[in-house]
Amino acid sequence: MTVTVAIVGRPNVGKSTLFNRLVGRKIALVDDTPGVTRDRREAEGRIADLTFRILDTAGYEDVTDGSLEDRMRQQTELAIRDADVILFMIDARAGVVPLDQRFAQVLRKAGKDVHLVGNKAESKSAEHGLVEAFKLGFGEPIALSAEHGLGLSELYSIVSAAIDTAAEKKAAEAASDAETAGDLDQMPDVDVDITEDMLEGEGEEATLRWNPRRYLNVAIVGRPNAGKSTLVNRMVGEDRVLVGPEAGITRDSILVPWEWEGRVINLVDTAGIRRRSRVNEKLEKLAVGDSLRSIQYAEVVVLLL
Ligand SMILES: Nc1nc2c(ncn2[C@@H]2O[C@H](COP(=O)(O)OP(=O)(O)OP(=O)(O)O)[C@@H](O)[C@H]2O)c(=O)[nH]1
Ligand SMILES: [Mg+2]
Repeated sequence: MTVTVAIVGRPNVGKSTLFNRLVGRKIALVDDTPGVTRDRREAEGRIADLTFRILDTAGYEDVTDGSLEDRMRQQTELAIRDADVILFMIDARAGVVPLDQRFAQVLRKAGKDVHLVGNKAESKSAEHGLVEAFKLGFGEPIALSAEHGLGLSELYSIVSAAIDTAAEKKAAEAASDAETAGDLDQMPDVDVDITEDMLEGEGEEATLRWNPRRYLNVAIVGRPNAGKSTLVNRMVGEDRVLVGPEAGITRDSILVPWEWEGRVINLVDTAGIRRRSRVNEKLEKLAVGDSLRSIQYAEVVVLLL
């Protein structure tokens, strides 16, 4: 049984740093500039023996004006809807700022299992912020240091409890499904070759394992503004990655599973690459580095002109 955990919070609090730590690889871009992450990103997270689906999100900004930040906020809200557990991260050294309070209101309305996380708590200067965090109304914050790996045992308890709850819920649903099992006879048969290594658990309990590495990776690359993200959205039939007239929207390479004729293919949307001499901004360099890595890991590369 797996659950989905989303890391949310205002820009620059350390969401991507925690995401990378839980995934065990530095796959999300991290930098001390606010607003680095733009698209929500998912991967398999792990704490000790627990595995779960983890979502990194863009820093939350309280705007509804159609701007890039507004579209990032909408993506964050989609991640919140999708998640079983929300880790609401603040920067404990900075204490509670108005944007944290505004976001807290949004999260309260979401009616989800929200846990407050005070990051950057490795130093003494975080103590005041952790006390102040109570006023956000989500109980005692978890003192965490994503960079130094402190506080992970508390995250373990939270995820473990969520997995138990999900398993109980599934058992209850299975019991009620059994009552309506007759309806299942009317479902069409679907022919999919499922091999043993695609399964998690044993016998009748086995479920499909979620592992993006197992599928064909198709990287979509090209110059900035060539329409890579638009193509990915069109293929999957939803606004999965951010698009728009602004140059260089995509930062992290984002893997988007796509089903085609019964097969799952991972489309990888990437940041636009242009002449090296023109790339001098630090964030663009990081993003292009990620695009180049995606090319390396892809089995197929689509160059969009
Ligand atoms: N001292 C300290 N710094 C941290 C910690 N976690 C993250 N940072 C730093 O905080 C900065 C922001 O980290 P990110 O992980 O990029 O933050 P983010 O919340 O994903 O930021 P956006 O994507 O811009 O919203 C980076 O310089 C990190 O190195 C921590 O536990 N302690
Ligand atoms: Mg980030």
